[in-house]
Amino acid sequence: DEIESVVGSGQGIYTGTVSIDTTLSGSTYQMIDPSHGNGRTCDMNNGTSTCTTFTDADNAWGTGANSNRQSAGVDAHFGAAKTFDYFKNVHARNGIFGNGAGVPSRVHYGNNYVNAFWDGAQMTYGDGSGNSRPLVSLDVAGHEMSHGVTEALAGLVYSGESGGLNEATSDIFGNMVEFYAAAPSDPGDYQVGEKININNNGTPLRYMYNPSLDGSSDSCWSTSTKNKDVHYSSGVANHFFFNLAEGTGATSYGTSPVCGAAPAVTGIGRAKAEKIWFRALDVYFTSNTAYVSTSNPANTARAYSLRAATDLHGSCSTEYKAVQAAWTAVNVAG
Ligand code: ASN
Ligand code: ZN
Repeated sequence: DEIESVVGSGQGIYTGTVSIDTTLSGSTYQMIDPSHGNGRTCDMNNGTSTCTTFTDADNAWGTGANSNRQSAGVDAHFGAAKTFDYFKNVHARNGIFGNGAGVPSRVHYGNNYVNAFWDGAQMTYGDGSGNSRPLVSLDVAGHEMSHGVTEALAGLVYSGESGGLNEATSDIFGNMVEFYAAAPSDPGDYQVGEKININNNGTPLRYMYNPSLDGSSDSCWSTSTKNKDVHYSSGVANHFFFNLAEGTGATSYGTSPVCGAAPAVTGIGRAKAEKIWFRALDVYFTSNTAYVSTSNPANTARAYSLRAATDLHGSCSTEYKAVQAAWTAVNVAG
């Protein structure tokens, strides 16, 4: 059969109506994306082993909205494509592995599974349970796929402070993907998982502008940060990134407090902040980069993000000074 690349229309749970890239094989459309490394989206059918690529007769996916099991596929497929575009167009990273290859997105994993994960080769998404919703929102898809990029570029060990930096990198780029995609029904916001009702009370999973609002994450570094779960120690770098991009105090996304008596920070904007973080990750971070390292004081996110800022803007620049101030404001001193 002849195989053609085509554009379908999709109705996601969170995306609203969007265009998605699909494949026509014979007379059947497949949720395989030739424009993004042939990343495919498949249905686990609430199991944990086999995944069946979504197919469709008319290339209009997920109509019937939430009642249609294709809908979660549309969100995941759209999220994978936007994340691919984000890394390629903003950071010149051609796919997770840098070779242009797409990866599978597996939806409807397990029963009442309230998580999503990257396993080294693919993304997997549960449907949630109770009143929580399928974990296929843009920021979650961007988060999981970014774990792949982090693994490929820096290999940040997933425990202690390097684990917090690993997690924060996924929250940072997941949110930058949300801004980049500019889906009308899911604009960027510096909250993680605000669409999926994971807490059953309408609150997001995490808040970058003041991470401690979730009751567990650190907004400010302390000597106990290294002992926290990586999804909580991430708060320090999430908060740093917010300060760098948007500044401290009242902003249009939320109010970011400074830690201790640190001076207020004026943000340099997302476009510069995301490039500084990516360059730090790409060129400088190692597997055990930390917030504070006694064994190797040079191996810190502060030092490396300052090197990235120097490379991009020079060491006398406003941007360099903003990186310093944004770390100081989360209690990571120079
Ligand atoms: N959803 C979680 C994450 O990506 C799964 C995990 O704990 N690794 O961080
Ligand atoms: Zn994660």
